[in-house]
Amino acid sequence: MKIGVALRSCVVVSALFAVMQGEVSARSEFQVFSQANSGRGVDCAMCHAHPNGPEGLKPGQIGSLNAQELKLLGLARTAFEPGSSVENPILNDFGNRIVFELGKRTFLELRAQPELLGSLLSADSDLDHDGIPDATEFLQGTHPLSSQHGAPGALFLHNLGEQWFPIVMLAVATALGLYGLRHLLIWFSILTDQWSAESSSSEGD
Ligand SMILES: [Ca+2]
Repeated sequence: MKIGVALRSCVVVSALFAVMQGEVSARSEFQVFSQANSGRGVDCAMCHAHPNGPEGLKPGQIGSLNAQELKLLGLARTAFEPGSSVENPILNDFGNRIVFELGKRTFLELRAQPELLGSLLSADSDLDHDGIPDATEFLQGTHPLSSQHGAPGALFLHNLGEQWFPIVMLAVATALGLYGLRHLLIWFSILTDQWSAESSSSEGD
């Protein structure tokens, strides 16, 4: 019991020390680059669990973590090599994906060259399945975990590719409907002419 309390206290102190050193908040170089590169507003939610970043008492921030989450945070901070399966509770799936692909060591080194992050991430990873790779979303300043957030042209082409069959069926149904309506109007016109002719003929008799 005492060991558990001591471990938790150690992790809490360690986490707070990291914040005091600016280790966590200093990673905003990536946010700054993404925003400058794309011209879009980019907040901490691109990589973090909370849009205001890791510092604070709100859900997803360090001050709100329980003992188990603090333990995960401590483990994540040691994931220096690529391929380390981490579940850092203050990061979202994209943030954890970055650490998994690059390792914390490379990630920290990239703080000096945040523009390289996009080229180092896997081009195959698309966490929100919107057809735009995570790396591209980072460069374009869109959210890699929101399928509704992306370059409009790319999202349109992706959705067109996903929904082409119902779109074609709708177009065919619309064309057939217009074709039928046109011939129905023609038929009514012919019928009206016939009635008019018969009416005139009856009046002549
Ligand atoms: Ca995507």
